Amino acid sequence: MTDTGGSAAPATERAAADERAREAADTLRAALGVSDVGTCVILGSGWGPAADQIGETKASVRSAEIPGYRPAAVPGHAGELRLVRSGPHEVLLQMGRTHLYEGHGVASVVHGVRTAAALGVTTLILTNAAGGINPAWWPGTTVLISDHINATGVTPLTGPTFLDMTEVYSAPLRALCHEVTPDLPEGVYMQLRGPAYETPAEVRMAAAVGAQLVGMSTALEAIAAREAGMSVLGISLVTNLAAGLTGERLDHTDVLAVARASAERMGQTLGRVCARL
Ligand code: 8IG
Repeated sequence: MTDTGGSAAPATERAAADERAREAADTLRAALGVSDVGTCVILGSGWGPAADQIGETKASVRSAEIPGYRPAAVPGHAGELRLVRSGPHEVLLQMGRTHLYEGHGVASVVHGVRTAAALGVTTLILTNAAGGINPAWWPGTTVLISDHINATGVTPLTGPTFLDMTEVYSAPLRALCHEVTPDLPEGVYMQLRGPAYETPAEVRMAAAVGAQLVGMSTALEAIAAREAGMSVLGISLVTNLAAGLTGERLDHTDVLAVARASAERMGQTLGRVCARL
């Protein structure tokens, strides 16, 4: 028996997802007044205030008006797409994302990435807020993602797509980040499904298998981006030490407060990187 996920065959579903991404790209071209865009930044929880530092806003549209985008489910996610000018070129900012824990499936999670690919994007910058496992990373630390562990149990790929994953997060893009912002640490990011934060035992498991960051996004999007041939940069804002590493409990409002306090610095790094692409 073929596993069809309870609906259309996988190949049919994938064709429909690609068609939705093309429709979204066409709608964005009209709404933002662009033809193709080379760079896209997806801004995660709390990264919204960094957007203004990246460049001057040329146009913006609510993501609810774009085919396939779901309304923002999380406080701190704006649900807006912006075209900004950075140095000599234009950058698409996607403010907010769909998470796997919302339950709409992995195709919804990577729709923004596939839309970016359909718009001609060749460099994708994925940002997120994450729990830090390295105790030296106090809340507010930004960390470059060097590699990931996809612990969600799902993938955006279907069929025999044997994608090479030896360098998902571009070494040249990381080198550029180190040039514009010295002393950025790097770490391995583990994506878990959520929405519960980890137990202390799960954090010990993540550490034991080589993760230094835990979060609920990014890895699935990076896989879809690599499938589409894009170069990927990933940056985490550590907003909390992962569960069990301090005596504290985890609270989403603390996450947003840390992000607000760090937004200017994060925006400067993003702006300098985008201007040099
Ligand atoms: I912000 O500690 C943020 N997102 N899984 N664990 C997971 N996701 C997170 C965490 C965390 N902090």
